[in-house]
Amino acid sequence: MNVQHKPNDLGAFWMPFSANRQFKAAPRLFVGAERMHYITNDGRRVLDGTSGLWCVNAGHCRPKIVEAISKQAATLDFAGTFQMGHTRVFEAANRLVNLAPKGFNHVFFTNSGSESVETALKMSIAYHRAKGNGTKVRLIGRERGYHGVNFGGTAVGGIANNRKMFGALVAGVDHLRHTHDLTKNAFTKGEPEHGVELADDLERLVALHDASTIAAVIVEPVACSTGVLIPPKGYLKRLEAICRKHDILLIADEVITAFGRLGTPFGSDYFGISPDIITTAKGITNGTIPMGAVFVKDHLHDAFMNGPEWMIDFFHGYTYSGHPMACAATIGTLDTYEEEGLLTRAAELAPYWQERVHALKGLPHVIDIRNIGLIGAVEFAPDPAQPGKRAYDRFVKCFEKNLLVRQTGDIIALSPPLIVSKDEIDFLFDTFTEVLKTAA
Ligand code: PXG
Repeated sequence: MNVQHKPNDLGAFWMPFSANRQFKAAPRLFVGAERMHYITNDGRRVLDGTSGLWCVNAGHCRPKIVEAISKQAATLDFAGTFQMGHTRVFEAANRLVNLAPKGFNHVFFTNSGSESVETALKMSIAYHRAKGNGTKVRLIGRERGYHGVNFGGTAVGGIANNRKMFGALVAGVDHLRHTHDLTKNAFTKGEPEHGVELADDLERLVALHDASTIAAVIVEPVACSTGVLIPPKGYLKRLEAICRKHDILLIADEVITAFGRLGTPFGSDYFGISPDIITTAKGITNGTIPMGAVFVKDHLHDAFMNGPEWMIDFFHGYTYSGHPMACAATIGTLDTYEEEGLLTRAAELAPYWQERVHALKGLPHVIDIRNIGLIGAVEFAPDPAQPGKRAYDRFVKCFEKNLLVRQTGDIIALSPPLIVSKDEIDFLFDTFTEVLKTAA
């Protein structure tokens, strides 16, 4: 017989990416949310400095989205999309491709960023095979990249803690060097000056493996999860050019950078690149219902449309690909973004945001500050005996002072919903400054 749990026992839920024992000894719990704030179980209003987990771009509990989801739940709760369809999924797909960078005329639905990444990786290998290039099977990621937690995404990802427990992962994967260089680029505002040549690392991998074996390169335009690593000026364009030269697909993992985070609808717009595949999730539904989407260009999509018409063209998909509720949430979300001009609002806020984040220079233990769009990050000198502890302690102190920030290693990332006001930016940085001044 199972042990009887107390009604509010915290043990049953094994929390993801969490120090479970530490959390459960001193839990931090939310019971509500509204626009820029969370409400805690002890009645405090906490400013959301992280857009949930980089997903609540329009702020919390927005009426258009709530209404769209509620209506959908009462009208068509579920319909599959394997050999069947429903009208909402086509509507959502059309709305999305209208917003996407030029040439992205097709969208494949998933339920998360991790699933979008797996879909894109499988699509890349299958694409080359469909074109008669069946030897192009290798996948190239980048050190310090984060592409979710499924096997493919973990393999192309570049985070030792995420990889080391899980065996050999996926065969045929290699990694570019990361672009983070504090010796040359510390305290840069926006894109760093130094490091464009790091894109040539792809040539090294081509020389090692031969282009005839490489299917795709996947990178995040800004590597947010490992502490906001901003690409050096010209880096992404050079990477794109090398991909083109060798017929290697470029996958931009825009799970965070899509939907306005940088001040343009997509990160690819911001950096002026035109990848072959764009993976998204998070902001696509403002975080309300799990949803992901893989955007592809015609040439990629059309390569799969060559067999007999009665045959399935891509043997891949999820029960909940294009779930009606998620599609309704997407439509309500895009309506909200459009009506409030949110996909470009970060560009208006960016200069003030940059000024406030860089004013943290000189506070104890701060060794770097970086920013782009409505994203900021502060890196602390690690305490050698307890790496990560310094940033974690500051995260907890911020929470006690009604500010939610996101800690990763000895870095704190800041990225509020795109509806944030100047006063709220001031509250965020005033609180953060106070914490940085007083923390041990
Ligand atoms: N790709 C990228 C670029 C991501 O940032 C994923 C894939 C995976 O998405 P899902 O939906 O499967 O989690 C992500 C997710 C953080 C943080 O605090 C970042 C993510 C998730 C949770 C926390 O940096 N990114």
